[in-house]
Amino acid sequence: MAGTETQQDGLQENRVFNPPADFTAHAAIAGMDAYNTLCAEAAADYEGFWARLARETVSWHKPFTKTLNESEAPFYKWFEDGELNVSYNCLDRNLENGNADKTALIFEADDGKVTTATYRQLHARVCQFANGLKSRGIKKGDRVVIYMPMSIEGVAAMQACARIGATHSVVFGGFSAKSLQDRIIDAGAVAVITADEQMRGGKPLPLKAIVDEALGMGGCDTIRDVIVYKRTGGNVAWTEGRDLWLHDVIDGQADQCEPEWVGAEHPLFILYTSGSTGTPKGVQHSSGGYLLWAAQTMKWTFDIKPNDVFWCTADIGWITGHTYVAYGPLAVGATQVVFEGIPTFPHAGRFWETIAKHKVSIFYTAPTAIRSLIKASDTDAKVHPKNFDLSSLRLLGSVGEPINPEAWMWYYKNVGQERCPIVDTFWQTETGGHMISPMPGATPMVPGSCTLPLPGIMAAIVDEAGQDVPNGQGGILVVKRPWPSMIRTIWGNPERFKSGYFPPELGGTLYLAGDGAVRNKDTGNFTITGRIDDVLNVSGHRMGTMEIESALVANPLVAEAAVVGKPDETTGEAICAFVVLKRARPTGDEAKQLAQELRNWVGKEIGPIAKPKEIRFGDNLPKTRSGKIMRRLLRVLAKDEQITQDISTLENPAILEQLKQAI
Ligand code: 6R9
Repeated sequence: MAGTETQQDGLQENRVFNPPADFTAHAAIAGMDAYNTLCAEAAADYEGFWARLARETVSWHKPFTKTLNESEAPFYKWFEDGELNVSYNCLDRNLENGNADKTALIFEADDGKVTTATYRQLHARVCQFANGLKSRGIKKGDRVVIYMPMSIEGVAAMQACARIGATHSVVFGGFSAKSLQDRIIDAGAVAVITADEQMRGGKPLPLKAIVDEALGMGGCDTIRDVIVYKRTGGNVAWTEGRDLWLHDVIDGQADQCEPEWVGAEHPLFILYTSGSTGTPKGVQHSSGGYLLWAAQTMKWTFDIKPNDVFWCTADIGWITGHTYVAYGPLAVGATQVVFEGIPTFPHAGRFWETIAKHKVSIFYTAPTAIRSLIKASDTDAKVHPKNFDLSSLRLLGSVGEPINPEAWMWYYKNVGQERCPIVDTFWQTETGGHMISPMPGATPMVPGSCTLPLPGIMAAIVDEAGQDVPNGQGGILVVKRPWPSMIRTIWGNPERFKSGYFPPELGGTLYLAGDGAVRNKDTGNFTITGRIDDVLNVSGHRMGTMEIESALVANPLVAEAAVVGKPDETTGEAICAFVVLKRARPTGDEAKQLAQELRNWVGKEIGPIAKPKEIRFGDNLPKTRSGKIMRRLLRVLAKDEQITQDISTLENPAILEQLKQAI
């Protein structure tokens, strides 16, 4: 392999891997000509292209006659007079087309126990669940918060909401009571569906107790019911009149439930994600356009075939778990693995063992997991993928953050055995589904590059005035035309949606992804260079620096805090916080102890994923004369590099020496 330096930035990467001929021979998009034909179709008749896909891919209760309504841009409407039900598309349609007895879900529990559900069984369970929700008075348009572990019930909860037209908001089980409370209040949810506990790495972790704590904090007055799935049987406190066991709500309900037909624009879900300002935003998605792209990308990016066993390792608490666990695979009648556990339990070969166990053919995970498993197999040869039978694999995927070329090569050689294409899929909570990715039977792959936009996705790179930049020159990643699965608004905050995603500086019509990117001079391939806003990406999880700063400042000991990212070999980026206390700057053991206290505090305020890896204390922060914190200097300090930038505007240069010192 060439020098690490050139591989790191991905820009000078010139290894190219063509899709294997036998893959292309059977691929949905077979070769670059087929890809180019689809792109040309979209360019020639944009609406016609999407209308064709929407008619072919989605089952409509009432067909749409209008494809795209741009009259209130950027509040775009797709297929607006069409009616459908997402759960009908994912379940009933499979009963009608011969998939009734096909396995829909293979649930692999933390302890390795396996439970499966066929499409017929899942349909019956979702119908009972939906009837149970209805029996509690939950109806179309209500918001339901789902705080569940990875489970068949978690997927069924989402599908049941979709079936009755309730808008779900899944909150990742790793978020704290405070984060949960914020989301319940913002969404105005009428019910929370949760579990007693979740299992992670052999240990039970509370869920119901955190719901109790969140509701106990006040303000969640819209909540009527807390519905609890018994996962472990662990002890839980009970509030009579509010808390209900899931089995009591759904057992005995009819296993048929007429779907609630909704308009294509009906909000299927809200999913909170971090932005550059303090509070997370509720990204609102549609029903019709979202489902279309969830299913279409299963066909194009994952080349899904009837005999595939698909496994996306993402939790349902993230967008990847929405589109590629709860909806996409079911919409195309696939068999998929739903995994409760973690990649390192009971050993770091768990992923490979599970692939062999269930004969997984398409495997989709995050670079951070790959990097940690590379490390693990370097120290413990037993967990190296070569010890497991991975012959069932035919396609690999990556998502969540840039994949560094070394990790790509390792994945390609050791997991895919140089036989499986890798789809490095760039997309976001806001985009609903894949945006830029190789088509596995067509696109020549380049390690570290997400290559080319999917057909119909008008991605481009512009400068700060919104003008196109030539290939080879870095800039701001935008999308020039609306697409069906895009975010519709920020729940309760249309202004923030408009100004944040369609900023006037760029002309007001370009969708701003928030990432920097560059296109290769010769191939036009995109490489994502990272966020251009104050959003960090830690292990593929989006974290707002302001959000973490607000959490730190909420601690009574803290006067001021600034958070920056620092490159991390395993997690991509790590959180580094610079903190000024209200008391004298601590040193030695006191500093160590306070840093730990603050880390736990952030864990409580937001969730363990937001705990800073490093905390440094100063008497002050580096500021300009006008009082602005100079974050670019903090970024250099966090990396333990020498400051070579101009610091003439810095008011208090002496502070830099202090902040150089890690605890
Ligand atoms: C799906 C998801 C979105 C942010 C995005 C970007 C980063 C995701 C990537 C990638 C480079 C990829 N990102 N996939 N960067 N290459 N293949 O992760 O959604 O949690 O909203 O994060 O993640 O920075 O803007 P979300």
